[in-house]
Amino acid sequence: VVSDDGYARAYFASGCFWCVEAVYESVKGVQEVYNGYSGGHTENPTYEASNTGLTGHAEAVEVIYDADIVSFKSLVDVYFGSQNITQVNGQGPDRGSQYRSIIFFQNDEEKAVIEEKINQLNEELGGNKVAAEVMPFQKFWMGEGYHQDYERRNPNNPYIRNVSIPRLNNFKAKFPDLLKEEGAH
Ligand code: MHO
Repeated sequence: VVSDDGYARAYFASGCFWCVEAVYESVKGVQEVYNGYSGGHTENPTYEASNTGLTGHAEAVEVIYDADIVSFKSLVDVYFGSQNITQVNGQGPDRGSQYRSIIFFQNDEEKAVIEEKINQLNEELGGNKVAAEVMPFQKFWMGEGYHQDYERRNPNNPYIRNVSIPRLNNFKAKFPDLLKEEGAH
C-alpha cells in the first residue's frame, strides 16, 4: 500500500526480527526496514514484554519499498523463501508466540496474493501445511533503537553469526535476481 511519501509499506513476522530485517534489506527496491512488534493486543509493546509471549505480539518488520521496482508479490516470495515455512511457533532456534510467522495484508488484493501463494505452497508440500498466520494489518509498533539495523551494527554477535547470516546467505543463494547490486544500500 503506497503512502503519501511515494513508498509502499508491508509487514511481516518471521521469527527474530534481526534476521528478517537483514533479508528484506538485501532486496532491490526496498528502501528501509524497521524492526518492531505487531499482531498482538497490547499498546506500546517493548522487547521485554513481547518476549514474555503474553502480549500476542510477534517480532515483525515494516518494509518500506518502491512498488515500481519490487512488487508485493515478490516480497511475499521473499517471505516464504527465507524461512522454514512449516515451522509452527518460531524460526531457527527461537520458539514462542513472539517468534511465530504472520503475514499481514492491508487490502483484498494483498490478501489474494498471499492466499494464492499459500495454496500453491500447500500443494507442493502435499500433506504438510504452511504455518504462517494470515492477518489483517492493524498497527506496527516501532521497536527499540538498539534493535534497528542490528545485523549491520553487530556482525560479531554470536546469534548474528550463527543464525542470522546463514539465513541471509541461504536466502541470497535462492533469489539472486531480487538482490541489490553488491555495495548498494
Ligand atoms: N534468542 C535470540 C533472539 C534475539 S531476537 C531479537 C537472542 O536472545 O539473542 O529475538
